[in-house]
Amino acid sequence: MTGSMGKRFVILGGGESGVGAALLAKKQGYDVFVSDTSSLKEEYRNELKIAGIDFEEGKHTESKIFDADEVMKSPGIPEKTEIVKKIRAKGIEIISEVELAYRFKGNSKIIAITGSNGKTTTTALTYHICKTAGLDCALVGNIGDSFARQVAADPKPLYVAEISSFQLDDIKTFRPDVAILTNITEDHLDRYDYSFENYIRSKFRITMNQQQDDYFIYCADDEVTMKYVNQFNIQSNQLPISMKRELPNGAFIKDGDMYVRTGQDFAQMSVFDFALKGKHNQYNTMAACVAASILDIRKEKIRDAVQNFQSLEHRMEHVATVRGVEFINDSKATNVNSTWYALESMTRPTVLILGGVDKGNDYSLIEDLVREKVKAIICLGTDNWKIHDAFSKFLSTIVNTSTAAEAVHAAFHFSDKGDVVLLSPACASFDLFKNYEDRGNQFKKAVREL
Ligand code: UMA
Ligand code: ADP
Repeated sequence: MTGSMGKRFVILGGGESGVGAALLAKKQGYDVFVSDTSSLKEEYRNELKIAGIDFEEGKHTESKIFDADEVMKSPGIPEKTEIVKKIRAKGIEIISEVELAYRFKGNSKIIAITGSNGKTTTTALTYHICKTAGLDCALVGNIGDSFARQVAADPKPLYVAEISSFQLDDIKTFRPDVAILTNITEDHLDRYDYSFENYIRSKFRITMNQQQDDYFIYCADDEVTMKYVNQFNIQSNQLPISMKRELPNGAFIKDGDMYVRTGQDFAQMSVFDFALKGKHNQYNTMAACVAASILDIRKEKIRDAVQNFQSLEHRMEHVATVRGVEFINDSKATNVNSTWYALESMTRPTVLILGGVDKGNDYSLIEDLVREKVKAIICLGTDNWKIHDAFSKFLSTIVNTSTAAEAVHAAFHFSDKGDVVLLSPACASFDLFKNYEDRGNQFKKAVREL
């Protein structure tokens, strides 16, 4: 079937993408070796053992890596890592896990969703619409199970894939039938030599191999996308979405109604019927509906699915109302833009819990909203100087905390009946928590214990 038989395929990183890729590569006849600098999770180690795949833990042994015909690098491993630089210097080809999965997916179709914010929501909603319509499909990628694992274990005619910029960095032929770019704002700049331009280029790689019978859905209201969209010689059919103007193709919202047109067909639906609330989610819903419409899913099915979609944990999640103060968990807001949307949707005085690991944040982007809506900021991070620096000129109440419980108590202390306490940190969580889920869960626990 391919030239994979007996080729030495080395995988850097034995996490979800590394192990998924190992299982697929082994199945396809490669001679597979997995190398990880840490110890593997028990379940992953067992999977490799059961599949008879050779691996090492706690180190990258150069002699076992440099004889590779091809290397797959896990998305979390930065380019500047010593071993990666050496592999490049030797001229060994490096691919990403989604590239490997693509190579063996056969005739199946892919809807691939990328962007700085809204990827998971748009991916989950698109998948939900496809399932509601009875399509045989799988939900893969940055959202959870690796694409390669799915292709190895349970191939499907359609994959709905959340794709991060890291996963796009080492694609060669990966070509989605339908690509969605939700928006582009500064994020992950530490991985792109602190160059926004590099990060933007990475995001547009989603269209790199698309052909004339493919589709590209993007947000026409997103300034960065619009500034760059004509610079990449995109071959696919462009289907923009907008809330600001009427569009002949794609989708737009006007006077509370969404209009979707992807061919001859025209669908209309009230935004008040969307299960997902908030302006940002109207964009996500439009993008998912355009994708569904390209797949010729019936309007009634799309409408049903959009109306009964359950919103996701840690994304503008209502936790509880305690003595008149509402607590909202938006722990997944790990950059300034997502916090902007969270604040934008606030209609009551807000105590904002902000902070963590800053990926190069420019807080001036939320200054106006903070002035207008926020009465106090509770910092939840180990290093909060940038937050003080940005907001202390006009906000007198900014306090530091270092656990979720402390943050919740402080926020409650500064709030009055009718206020909202919003955890929307604009930062990653790794200084104080395992990940954003851990941060959100600890926040919810502390609220419930008030
Ligand atoms: N490692 C090495 N050498 C190094 C550095 C790390 O061997 O020099 C090892 C680590 O010890 C670890 C493994 O690499 O065992 C981890 O690899 P990884 O960080 O790429 O993580 P995976 O478990 O493979 O998960 C990845 C995505 N993670 C990242 O991109 C950081 C998951 O997205 C994704 O669900 C999964 O592949 C399947 O596609 C998570 C994520 O945080 C949710 N994504 C980022 C985001 O959304 O912001 C991009
Ligand atoms: P991602 O997977 O890209 O991180 P999510 O769907 O998990 O995105 O949403 C993360 C956060 O980003 C949410 O908490 C929400 O506040 C914000 N958000 C979601 N969709 C959008 C959007 N289209 N534009 C801007 N912000 C958004």
